[in-house]
Amino acid sequence: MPESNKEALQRLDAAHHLHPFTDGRALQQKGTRVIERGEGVYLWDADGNRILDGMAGLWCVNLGYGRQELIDAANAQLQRLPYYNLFFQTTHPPAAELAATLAGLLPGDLQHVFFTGSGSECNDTVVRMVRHFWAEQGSPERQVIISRHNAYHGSTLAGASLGGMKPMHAQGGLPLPDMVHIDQPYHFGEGQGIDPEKFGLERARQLELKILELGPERVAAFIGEPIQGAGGVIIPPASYWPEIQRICKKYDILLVADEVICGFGRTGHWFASEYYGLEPDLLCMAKGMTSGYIPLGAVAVGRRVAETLINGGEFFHGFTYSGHPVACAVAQACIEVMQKEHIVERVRDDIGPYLQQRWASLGDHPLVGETRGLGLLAALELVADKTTLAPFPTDAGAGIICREHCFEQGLVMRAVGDTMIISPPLVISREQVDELIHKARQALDLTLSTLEQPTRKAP
Ligand code: PXG
Repeated sequence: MPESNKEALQRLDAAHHLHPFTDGRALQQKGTRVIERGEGVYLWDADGNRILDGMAGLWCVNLGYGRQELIDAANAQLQRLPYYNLFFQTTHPPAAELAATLAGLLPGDLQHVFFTGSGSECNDTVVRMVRHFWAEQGSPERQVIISRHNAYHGSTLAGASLGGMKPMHAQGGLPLPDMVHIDQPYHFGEGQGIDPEKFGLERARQLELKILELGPERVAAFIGEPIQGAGGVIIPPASYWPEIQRICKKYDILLVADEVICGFGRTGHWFASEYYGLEPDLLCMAKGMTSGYIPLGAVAVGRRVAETLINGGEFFHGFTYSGHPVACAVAQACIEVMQKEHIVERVRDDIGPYLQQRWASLGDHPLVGETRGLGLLAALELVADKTTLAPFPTDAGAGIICREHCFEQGLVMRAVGDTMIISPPLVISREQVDELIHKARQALDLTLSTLEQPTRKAP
């Protein structure tokens, strides 16, 4: 039989392509999944299977695939000015206009933005910016940035160090110096039996203990995702963020909200900081900013930091593609579509509550220990015992089994350990939510029977 197009691609891929976050040998044995095209909330693979993308790519394709407005904006900008930089006292229309548009959407006094090409670059920028800020303020010893275990802040050296992913730290001697971690506000996983609000306060107060241990005069900033995404859609108890904010104010520590996932409507607000009443000094955004069509990120900066940066001499930092004109044009078009179609309000008032109500209905499944969510983010916890909420042994691979069954059903759902998570495009319809829930339930049933087979092999 002649080699199919899919097989040819798999062969080339196996011969030459190193994949991100992938066990290369396992991939080569299994053969890469080839995704060929997308339309709305659906993807098609090389075998012609239609798959509902419950993750919006990697939490980013908020407007779904194939939006003509975004394609046209990229096209027009490619023809007009495909590239110019923002260094050396230069700007171009897409960057200047997008900066102003963002200032109009951002909460609090976040009125300036520094463009990057990704979320990781945002967090590297944050580290350089806050240290530069404190040096300019006459406190160069304020170097330490406090983050959380199981946070995700990207894959560059600073991003991975700020993140709290142990396997990432284990490769290459991370974290970098002066990046330290406190515990996360993960009630289901780490606070069973404790009142959630009490638990939220306890976890927030670890920040104060850490500041006192280090010495407040050494601490530059605290960084956190308002809701942890890659860590498993961890939604903190209501008591958590106000206490973090109080502690940051008390010790004059900059608060950085990493909204790379939460921003641009994911929680039913333009930014989750609004939902939590947070007043961050810096705010990172990327992903949904362009609906993932083209790489772009930005760090928004409040008045105090902006004034210091503007008056602090040259800030020796920037990327060739910071504020790329084509990416800025796509972001502008993306925001305009969101405004015209009232997408954020729809997530807050209509499709978000609908998804959450339907998602909660999965809570009666024998495998499910908890369901939770906000806006169009949701998670469920797979447990070995629904009454005691006892987890599966790690080698049971329940999450991976469930993820594979989802794929067989034509649904992308991610597994973080035994936590199943979704983050579908914000344009998903009620019928498509019903389809997602139906497929998720089928996958849960299949997972249960796989786990009950006495002779089954771990995946
Ligand atoms: N901050 C947060 C909160 C993120 O979720 C980044 C920073 C880094 O962004 P870039 O654009 O450099 O990737 C992220 C990225 C997953 C997954 O498996 C999550 C991300 C990236 C890749 C995989 O959940 N988040």
